[in-house]
Amino acid sequence: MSKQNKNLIVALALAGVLCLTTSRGLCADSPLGKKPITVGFSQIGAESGWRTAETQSIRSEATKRGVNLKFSDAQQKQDNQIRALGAFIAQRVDAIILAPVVEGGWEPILKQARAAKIPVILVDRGVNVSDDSLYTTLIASDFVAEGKMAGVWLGKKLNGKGNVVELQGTPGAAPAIDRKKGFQESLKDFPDLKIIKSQTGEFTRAKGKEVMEAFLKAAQGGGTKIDAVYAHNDDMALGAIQAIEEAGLKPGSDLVVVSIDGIKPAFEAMVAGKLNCTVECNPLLGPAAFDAVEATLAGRPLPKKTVVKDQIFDQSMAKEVIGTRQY
Ligand code: GYE
Repeated sequence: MSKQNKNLIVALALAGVLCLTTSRGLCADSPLGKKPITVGFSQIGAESGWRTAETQSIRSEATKRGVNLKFSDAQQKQDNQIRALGAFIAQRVDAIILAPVVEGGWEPILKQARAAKIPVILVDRGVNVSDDSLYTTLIASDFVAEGKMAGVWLGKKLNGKGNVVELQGTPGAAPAIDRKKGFQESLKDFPDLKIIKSQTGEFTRAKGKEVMEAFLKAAQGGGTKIDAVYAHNDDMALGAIQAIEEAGLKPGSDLVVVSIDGIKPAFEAMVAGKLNCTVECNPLLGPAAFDAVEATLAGRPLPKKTVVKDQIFDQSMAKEVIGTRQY
């Protein structure tokens, strides 16, 4: 055998061993042995600390498992996500992971993925489709429950009475719709706790600050006094905190601030006494997402939905747990 041929055989054998040892089974058969699978991930953008943590979790889990990951950042635009999915289908990826920016408008592209027999794993946000066989599984938190937890906490904190302004997430996004709904449901037990204003802050710090500035200006110009802020995510709450301080008020005491996500900067704000409470929403979805990819490619059945467990934290716990926060 020529030296060149020997080298080729050694290289092929090594590729097979590497694939077996790094991938926990995430390899497809090919004429040359095993080859790593390719997964397309359509991410919404980088609007919040939560989202950055989710991206990081999916990227690092792909690396850990030897998956060839095609990453696409949609910059908050559904059109970009639909285009990315179209490209993944054309490239014949083995599976798609989708974090959908809004709930509606997915049926045509999901039908294309199904026709191409490419499984679609939804992470973090759900979609609104008439036929749920259009996706394989959804891994997400219960956003209605998160909104309820925030509302119950605030109702107790304010002894059931007060004026709340709400900073909503991206219009049409599952967490914006459901966190609003859950909070509103909790108000049934607190009839004197009222949402006096509600506007989108698009899940960003900058927009959260801008909207809060306008709310405060109206209140300080003779409008209804604001007792509390309910923000659909921590980034908007952190922006609101800045606006409150710049208006000469104390966040955390003059105004109670409650939000959702549980990112590290929120814990820092709680330790500093500026944020009162956050409901954790776990973004570390990489391991569960690739477990689902692996299961479906192996033909194992999956539940239609896996609910990620959430927990509430307030200032009284912040100091103790801040050191253990992973994102
Ligand atoms: O709460 C927010 C993000 O979809 C659950 O999106 C996610 C939300 C998260 O931008 O910070």
